[in-house]
Amino acid sequence: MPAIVAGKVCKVGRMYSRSNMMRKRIGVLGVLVGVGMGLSSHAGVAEAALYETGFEAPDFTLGQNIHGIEGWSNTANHATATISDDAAASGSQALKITSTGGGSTDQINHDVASQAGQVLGQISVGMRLRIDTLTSSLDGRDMTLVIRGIDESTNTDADMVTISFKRSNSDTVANQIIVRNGFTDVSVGTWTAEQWMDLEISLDTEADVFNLSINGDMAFGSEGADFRSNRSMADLTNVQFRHTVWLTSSYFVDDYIVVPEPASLALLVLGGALCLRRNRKRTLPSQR
Ligand SMILES: [Ca+2]
Repeated sequence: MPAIVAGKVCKVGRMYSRSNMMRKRIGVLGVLVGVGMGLSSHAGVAEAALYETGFEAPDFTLGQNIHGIEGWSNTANHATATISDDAAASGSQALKITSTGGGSTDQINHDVASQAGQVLGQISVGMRLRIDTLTSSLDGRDMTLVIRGIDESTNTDADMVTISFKRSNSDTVANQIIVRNGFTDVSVGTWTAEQWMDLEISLDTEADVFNLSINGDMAFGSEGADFRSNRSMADLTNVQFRHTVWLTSSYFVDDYIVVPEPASLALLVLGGALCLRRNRKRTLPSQR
């Protein structure tokens, strides 16, 4: 039942512009959850975004390097991350990231924890992403959207979710979107140059599962997917955009948002599975 309901909500969601979508989703979901979806005990009260930006003025100015602004940092040797009006999903500006390639892995980082405080339990990270170019003379190159958190077994920062966008030229997996489910890479679709994608990653750091919505379509079924390397994770810490070595890229990020549960369509789909897994985990305290 949750998947069916989520499908209906997706149709409703598409009727709204992105700028209004998040808040209206929260309203729709509040009603749905309220009528008894049987989700976790956390469900029921919609909350405001923990962090949200459309990269517009006055918070961001045209041409600005985002390094050091609102938790954003650029530790890349070969990439720039600036506010641009070359393309925008909302308003007139977006974050434009370009990489000229080079012999190191570059990354643009958003320290979510510094902006949103402790981020626990069920969380949704949403954004619109538009890739114009990802090219390399070498196979296997990609830009990877990474969500990081605290690995409970080591109490250190680790990759929780990795979504890789493969290069666009002559690669056997060109233009594919590859997501790691536990220890397994799964192809969940393809990206098209110069088209905005609506991405929403819903996470549950108690059940240690996630799901990904691409333009409203869920990448995984009601069971969701396991965190990378089957890790048990606590707080969400960072969102990163990583470029493998020798990748030339140009892409845009807009309407970036971090929302606590249950303000996510994906969570509706996950709900049933999460309850089951949570109960299962309770019988295996050694896994916590
Ligand atoms: Ca914008």
